[in-house]
Amino acid sequence: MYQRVDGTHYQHIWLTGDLHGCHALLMARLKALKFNPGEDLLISVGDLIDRGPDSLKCLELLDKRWFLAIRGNHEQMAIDALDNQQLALWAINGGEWFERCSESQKAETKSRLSACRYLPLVMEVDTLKGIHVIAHADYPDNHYDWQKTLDWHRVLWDRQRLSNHLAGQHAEIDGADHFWFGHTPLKHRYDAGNQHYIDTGAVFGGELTLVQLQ
Ligand SMILES: [Mn+2]
Repeated sequence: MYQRVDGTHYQHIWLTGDLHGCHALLMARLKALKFNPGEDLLISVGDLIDRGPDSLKCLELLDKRWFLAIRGNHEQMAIDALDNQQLALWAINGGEWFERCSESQKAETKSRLSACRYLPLVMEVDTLKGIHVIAHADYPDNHYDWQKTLDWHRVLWDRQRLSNHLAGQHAEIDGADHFWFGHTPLKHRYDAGNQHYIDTGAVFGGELTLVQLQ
């Protein structure tokens, strides 16, 4: 469930908000940022797929040595839908693109989504300037520990902590320097202490937020 990244292996490390199939937009942003695939790393906060123009191309990023991702609730929904042969719930939540795929694209999608079972739910990135923890929706605990058992459903789905923040009720998480989340589309990125929410709704016409961790 956890993956640890040693930042010293990379020159620059970037984190991207929810992609939801916005592959061309990501590529344009990386070009503008002078991202160097030979030396830099890009990490996704999850939700590579659904709703947007090119989910399969976003899944194909997982083959790149310069790209890492944690699992989002959309990857989990797709995995569950294919496991249970029940595509309807996934389809109404942005997964309808799968039905429009050709047979060969469906086969490729299935095998790539199957590989998403091995994506971590929590990623720790150790840099010289601090420890970053990335999870899709929440780290549902007030203290971070490597390999701590969590309510994994809440890691993928829970919006309570963000709702509390927006209502002025701020709860700290200690045990790492920064915590990064996606999942809830916001007009602008939201920061509360060491907690950062970076889904700015690229697939709905908002910005694609990229953050430099190193
Ligand atoms: Mn999500």
